[in-house]
Amino acid sequence: MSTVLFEVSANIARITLNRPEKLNAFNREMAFALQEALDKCGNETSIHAVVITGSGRAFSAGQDLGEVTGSEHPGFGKILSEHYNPIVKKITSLQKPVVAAVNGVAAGAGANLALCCDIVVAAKSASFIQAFSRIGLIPDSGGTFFLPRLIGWQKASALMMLGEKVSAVDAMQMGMIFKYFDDDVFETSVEAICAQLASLPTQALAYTKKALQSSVHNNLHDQLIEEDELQQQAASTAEYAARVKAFMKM
Ligand code: LHQ
Repeated sequence: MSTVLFEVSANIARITLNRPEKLNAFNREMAFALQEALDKCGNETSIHAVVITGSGRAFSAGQDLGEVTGSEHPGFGKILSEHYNPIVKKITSLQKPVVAAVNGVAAGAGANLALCCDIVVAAKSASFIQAFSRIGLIPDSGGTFFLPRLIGWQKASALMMLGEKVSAVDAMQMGMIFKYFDDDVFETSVEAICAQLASLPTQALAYTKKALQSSVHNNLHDQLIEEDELQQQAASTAEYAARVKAFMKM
């Protein structure tokens, strides 16, 4: 059985982490399969939005600890540089919106891969755990970059050091995620968000993603220049011309 399921429908790519018996923990095969799926999303122009979710009761329990304790494990350096870091880079550089649909527990690298997505939504029963300190590791997969920026240094520091489980409700209240949905409407709510994203001008969303990312390192002066440049590019697209024309006719 494939460790990652990939399907495209109505301009939306659905990527499902698929090792449910291990709570979708990442082994080398699954990490490479996710990278391959993300590459397809980048290459295929008919894909306008991407959603990543998990099969079964978890989103992902992070690194498969069996793989790092076994005799043939690839080594920690390789795991980060070949598995997780490329995934974070592929998600953040994809010129399309990526939604993390966190259907259940997201722990360790599983949590941090969700947090690097453009929109993070969760089922009410889902949870987030910075599980690293519990086993004597540090948060990776971009967690030390994204989490303090999302919820502030103090909360990030406490969650990363204590390894406390955060409910989807608390995650939304602290700004870690966009929204949670009751479990019975989670799937349909995710579909609605993805359908809306897919119907919007993909290029403008890509420029928005780029501007937000630049704001992390730019000062106001440089950020205003960046907005100016990206807005001019957005304004030169056929999508803008068609949409503004349609609006003015209303
Ligand atoms: C698992 C796992 C798992 C294998 C559940 N691996 N089997 C980067 C660089 C290099 C190396 C290391 O890591 C990293 C990044 C990281 O992600 S480090 C953090 C790794 N993840 C964790 O430490 C989380 C470990 N898992 C848990 O704490 C719990 O399983 C959670 C809180 C996620 C869920 O708890 P429960 O709902 O009570 O489920 P469970 O513990 O009973 O797990 C169900 C099964 O899944 C069980 O197998 P079994 O055969 O007994 O049914 C677990 O062994 C297996 N599983 N996580 N990461």
